[in-house]
Order: sequence, then structure tokens, then C-alpha cells
Amino acid sequence: MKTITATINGIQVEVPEGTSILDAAKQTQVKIPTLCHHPDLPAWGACGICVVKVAGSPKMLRACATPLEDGMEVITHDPEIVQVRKTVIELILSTHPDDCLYCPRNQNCELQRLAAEFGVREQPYEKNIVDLPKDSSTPSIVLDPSKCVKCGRCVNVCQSMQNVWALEFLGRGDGTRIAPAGDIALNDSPCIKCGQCSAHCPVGAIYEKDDTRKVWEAIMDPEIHTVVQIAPAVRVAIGEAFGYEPGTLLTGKTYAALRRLGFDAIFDTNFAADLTIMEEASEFVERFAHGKGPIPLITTCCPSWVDYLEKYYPEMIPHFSSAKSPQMMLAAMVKTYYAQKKGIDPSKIFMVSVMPCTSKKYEIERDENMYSSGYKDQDASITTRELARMIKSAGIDFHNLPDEEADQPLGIYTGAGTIFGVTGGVMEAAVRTVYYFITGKEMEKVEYTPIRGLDGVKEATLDIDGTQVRIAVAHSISNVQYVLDRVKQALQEGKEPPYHFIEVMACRGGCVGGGGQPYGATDEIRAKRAAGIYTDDERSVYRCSHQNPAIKQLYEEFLEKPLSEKAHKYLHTHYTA
Ligand code: HC0
Ligand code: SF4
Repeated sequence: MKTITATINGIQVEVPEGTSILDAAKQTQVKIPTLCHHPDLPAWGACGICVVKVAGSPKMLRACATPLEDGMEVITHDPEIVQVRKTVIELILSTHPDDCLYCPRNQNCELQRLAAEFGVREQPYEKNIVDLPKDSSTPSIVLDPSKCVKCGRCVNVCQSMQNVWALEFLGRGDGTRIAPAGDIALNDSPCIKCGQCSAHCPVGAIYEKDDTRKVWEAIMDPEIHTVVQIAPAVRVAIGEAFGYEPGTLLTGKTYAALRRLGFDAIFDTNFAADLTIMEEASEFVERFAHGKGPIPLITTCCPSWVDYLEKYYPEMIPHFSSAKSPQMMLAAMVKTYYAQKKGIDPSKIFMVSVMPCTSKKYEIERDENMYSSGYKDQDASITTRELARMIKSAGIDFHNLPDEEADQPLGIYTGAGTIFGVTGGVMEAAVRTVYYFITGKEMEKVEYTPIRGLDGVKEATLDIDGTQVRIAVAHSISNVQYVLDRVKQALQEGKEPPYHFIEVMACRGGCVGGGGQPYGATDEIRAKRAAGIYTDDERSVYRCSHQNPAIKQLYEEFLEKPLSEKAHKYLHTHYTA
């Protein structure tokens, strides 16, 4: 690729052709401010805060949308540029409410930070706030259009990364606002509740529905036995809310914080990820080796993916694994097996999950076998962001917490369980156990690297004693269509399907990049979180789900064997078109 040589603030830089001025400036240790731009999304120069001067150009140019060219002389900061930027910020603020103290993004808002950095002290323009109603129709996210700064990130992420097209710009000029297409309620739109819009919104216009109050009330009720589970991807991201590097593995401190918040029992979703593998790998072997059910088998632990497939590819539902997600499996086991073992009345158990995901709030409300224990299996689901707020509001000194252990028997997990949190991880965990189920032998090397990393679609062929298993892994909904269309075409033509087993996660990077994770995720941060997860795997005593002693005990004492009648009753679900 051609290299561009130019100067920025008099400093020579060399970058690949096509690099924007905004990105090139990082080589000179200068961060050009922006509100609308996000590294995940194509530049579209909406806000105008990133303007710079280029020698020979009569007007200032937008650094995000202007590629650096050979010989360019760029100035990123001078009094005139700074004044233009400040004016743009003041104009945005003239249409933005000043209720920062009451805003979910207080102290974490990109506009608030810009206003502080540019020293905005007064409002020279007439305030013109359009009071528009909030949309709280989904169980997952809240849309507050009166806070919208029209940066377009949410529309862009929903359309180009997620290919869902639930959000659009409606109206024109000053009346422009973001809303579901057709101006309907978000819950009636194609929205799949992935929360990527909330993770990319720079202000408080889209945010997770806050369920922490319900959780506090349950903790404070002496009659209630509160149980909590934490998802794989939470442990490598929660630290970001407390100033740790992304990817720092903080499992022990998170257990300790949950105990200090007052939960009566702390379990790990990773345990249930092992359980999911026992059921899903058995299901795969039944279909692949014994012809009992359609191939390819498609994973279903991501509720946004389930919602998407039900809406757009209902004819593919027979290919879905009937295994519930780990979240729902653990909840069902808590209100049956654990309650019986401990002699606790399940009606007195309040089950909470901490997930990197806004869609898990929706999954717990689904009707399809989510009351398998006879009660609501999972009572509340909060995001990593909500847990961080709870820890802060309880005054817990997270940094100085000791590492503690989870409770038993639903707290022991293997390396296979923990890698669920990253794209390709569910498949890699399944591969380790499918290999064992088919051959009776353990894999010599459990790391199955062809399906790791951030490529949008990863394809691989696994050799199991001479039998070839064709695999596909996709993440970000925009990457799914390629995989599904190939399958559909082969099936329509009566040909052998291109894959036998498919993993899909709705969010880029898998759950480490979930819509409920701390703000600011980029590919660099997703990769660091993923590295933390793989470290957890490497350090684990057991690397494969079928080796988990607590899982063996659960089958011996309660479930009998994978795919038993009891396992079907509690651990499997169905889907509706
Ligand atoms: Fe995930 Fe899950 S891996 S969906 O990404 O399967 O949210 O972290 O908890 O349930 O285990 C999210 C993460 C989970 C579930 C698990 C799966
Ligand atoms: Fe689009 Fe996901 Fe936001 Fe729904 S939650 S509007 S699908 S980005």
C-alpha cells in the first residue's frame, strides 16, 4: 500500500494511503476532538468539531472525513480553530438539556467532557430544547430523543454494524430526531435489543434500562435469598469502570464486591456455559453423527441473535440449538437443584445476573420455557455498567478488595466455560467436547485457533479421526447474512450444506464487546478483553466442559445425563416465528 508523507503541526508523519487526518494526528500525540466520529463506524463529518486547517485550502476541513495527502501541511490547533470548535459545542449545547446531574451519563458523557475541555462557561445562544417523550418500550434500552445531539452514531451502528435498521433520522432541519423507522415504539420495530446504540451514543440519549433498584430491594429484604451469577465477559471489562486497563482479569474481586453488596450466594455463568456445552455438544453429535435433526446446528446463547433469526430467517428455526443460554440454565438450576439441596423455598429466591449485555434483560422476559422451575427462573439482569454503579454507590473500595471464591456447587468452571465471552469461544468450547464425545479421547491441543480473532466471518474444518466438521463463526449481525445465505442456497438446491456447525454472536468481538459493557470499546479494547479471557482459560485447572467435576455431580445428583427428560424440561427451549 502506498505511504503518504505529510506534516501535522510541523511534525512529519508517514501513514498508509487513505488514513484520515484525525487518525494520522495520533502519530504526533495530538487528539483532535470529535463528537460524531467513532472508530467502529465510517466517518461522515456530521458534528464539525474536528475541523483543521490545511495549507492552501480556503476553508477548514473535517479531519475525520479528509484523508491525509502527500505533502499536506496540517494545523490541528490555533486560536481560530479552537474558537470554531467551542462555538460548535455551544451551539450543540443550546439544543441540549442542562440536567447533567440527573443524566445516566453524568461524568461519563462525551459532550460534557468537551464542554469542560473547551472551557464553556455560559450559553451565548438562545436555548431551544425540544421536549420529546422517552421510549421505554423495550425491556433493554431507553431512548431519550430530547438528549440527542444528532451525531448519527446510533443510526450508523444499527444500520451498518448490525444491519437491523431499527433507527433512522426522522424530520428535517431543526426538527430532525432519531426514532424507529415509521415513528413506532422501539419494541414494535425490528430492534433486537443488542444495545450497541447505547454503547456508541456519546451522550445520554440511549442507555440501558436501569434495573438496579429491583436488585437493591431484593438484597435488603431479609425474607429473600438473593443469588447472583456473573457472565464470562464481565470479569475482563468491569475494571475499566475503576481505572484498570481493559482486559484485566478481575474475577475474584468481582465475587468479593458482590458478597459485600449483600448477595447471599454468588455463582458463575461460566459453570452454566459448561452445562450448555454438555447439552449442545450432545445435540450436535445426535444430529451430525446419528442423523437426528437438521444440520447445520446453530448456537442460540445470544438473545439478540435469536430475536434476529426469528424475525428475518424464521425458516431456519429448525437449525437452532434448543439448548438454553447459560444465563437461563443457571437460573433454572438455582431454583430447582440448588434450592432442593439447600432446603430453600424457590419462591423466596431472587435470581440476578450480571451480563455484558442489554439483550439479556429481554431474554429473561421471553415466554418460551423461561419459567421452567415453576417460578420466573431469572428475576433481574443488570449490565456490567449497572454493577459498577452499584459497587460505587455502596462505597466499596474495589481496588483493595481481596480475591474471593464463588460459592458452590454452581461456581466451578473450566477454561471452556470462560471463553464463551469472546467470538468463536462457544464453538471452541463445543469443539473440545464434541471431539471427546465422538472419539472418547481428549484433544491433544485444546486451543482451536482458526476461529479466534476479530475477522467478521471465520471458517474452519475440524478433523475428528478422519471425519471433517465444517465450522463457521460470525459476529456483528452484518456478517451473518453471508453465512446464512450460503446455507439457504445449498439447502434449496438440495446440496450438502457448507457448514455443519455455526456460532453467531450479535456484538462485534462477541460478549466482550457487548452493548452493556463499559463505554468506549474499540477493536483494540475488544482484543485486550479477549486476551484476558484466554488467560483465564490457560490458567484453568480444567480446560473442557465435560471435565468439570461440579457438572458431573449435577448430572449424577439431578439431571441424569445430557438430553435426558429432566435436562429437556429445565435446560432446553423453543423459538417462535
Ligand atoms: Fe455472553 Fe453467554 S457468553 S451470551 O456473550 O452463551 O451476555 O459474557 O453470559 O448466557 O456464558 C453475554 C457473555 C453470557 C450466556 C454465557 C452464552
Ligand atoms: Fe439497533 Fe441494537 Fe440499538 Fe436496537 S438495540 S436500535 S437493534 S443498535
